Amino acid sequence: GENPGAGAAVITRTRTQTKRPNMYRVLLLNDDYTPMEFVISILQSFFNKDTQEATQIMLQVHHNGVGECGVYTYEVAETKVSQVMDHARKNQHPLQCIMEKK
Ligand code: TYC
Repeated sequence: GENPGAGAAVITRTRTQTKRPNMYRVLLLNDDYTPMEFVISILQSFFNKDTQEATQIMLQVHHNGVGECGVYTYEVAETKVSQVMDHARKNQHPLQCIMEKK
């Protein structure tokens, strides 16, 4: 009988770290109740923004409904979202933080 695998060569290529990870945007959503100062403090504490950049991002969210806090790998983005949501919930603010694939 015929053996379809017989004589077939298998070539395995080895590449040196060319695959980039998927990246995720972390976004803040606007609401009518969360104080502006609280949002600024979140951007400073969890996203390492200075006062000026944090204020700009907060105002962008306030006016446009959504704004970008940063771009991270999946695990880091997930951790940021959890930290922000926990902090907002503890302080009884309705602030929403989400992630989306870039
Ligand atoms: N809109 C809020 C206010 O007027 C401020 C705010 C900004 C809330 C950004 C959430 O992600 C947010 N107090």
